[in-house]
Amino acid sequence: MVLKTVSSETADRDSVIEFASSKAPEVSVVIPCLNEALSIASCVDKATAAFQAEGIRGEVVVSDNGSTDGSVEIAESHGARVVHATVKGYGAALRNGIELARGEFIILGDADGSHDFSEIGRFVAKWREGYEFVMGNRFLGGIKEGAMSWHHRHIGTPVLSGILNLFFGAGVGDINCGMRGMTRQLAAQLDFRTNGMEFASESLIKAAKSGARMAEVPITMWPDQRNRPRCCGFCPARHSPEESSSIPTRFRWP
Ligand SMILES: Nc1nc2c(ncn2[C@@H]2O[C@H](COP(=O)(O)OP(=O)(O)OP(=O)(O)O)[C@@H](O)[C@H]2O)c(=O)[nH]1
Ligand SMILES: [Mg+2]
Repeated sequence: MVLKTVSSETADRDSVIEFASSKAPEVSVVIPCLNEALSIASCVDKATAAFQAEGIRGEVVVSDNGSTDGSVEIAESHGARVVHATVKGYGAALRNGIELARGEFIILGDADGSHDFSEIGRFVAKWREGYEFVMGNRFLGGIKEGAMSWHHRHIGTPVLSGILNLFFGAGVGDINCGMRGMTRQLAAQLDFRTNGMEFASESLIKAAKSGARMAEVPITMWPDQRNRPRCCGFCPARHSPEESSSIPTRFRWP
């Protein structure tokens, strides 16, 4: 009889654990990836550690874009769910990852080591306060030496941020920051269409125009961990035809 009680308690506990782990994640971290073998492991590890530290039921989705350097295997071995984007481009990779994410709140961030996924709790906190679109702000959080060129830091991003705020009332200080969060519901409603870097502007402009509740949080920008030269912005290996033919919207001004 005692044994039976113990085993039924164990069974109950097991089924609770099973239920908890089978529950959909509340947060998805979506990381677009194209040949980032040097940095993808630490991105996944930092996001996972942040989930644990902050009590977030989360998943890491790496949206790979045809990597040939082992990024996929590395991401999987660190516990990420890897999904495969068939269309080339930063926006295409993100749209694919967003579509396949299961969390109610989705946080986007780069795989090259420039974003610090241990900071995702700040985004989640704003979402829990009721915000639907949360932008990272590198100027508020800190830009490490060598992470951003002088002209992007002092001219490009501030000027573009001013223009976008003027026309669309976005009310954010760093429009090109790739680390940002949005509810899955809002993302579906905004129906993103772009495949290239212009996704950064498209998503922000559409969110602002939709009247979504928007907030920003400070984030740190680190120099990327790549051992290849910075991309020119137009090479066909990394950029979609739309990007290359759309010069005004091409830049995300890293
Ligand atoms: N450019 C590009 N990036 C992709 C693609 N697919 C996934 N990504 C990822 O998107 C993120 C941002 O791309 P980056 O090339 O770093 O863009 P950036 O930061 O504006 O430019 P950099 O100064 O070269 O770092 C990285 O994590 C890439 O691995 C793609 O097809 N093209
Ligand atoms: Mg980068």
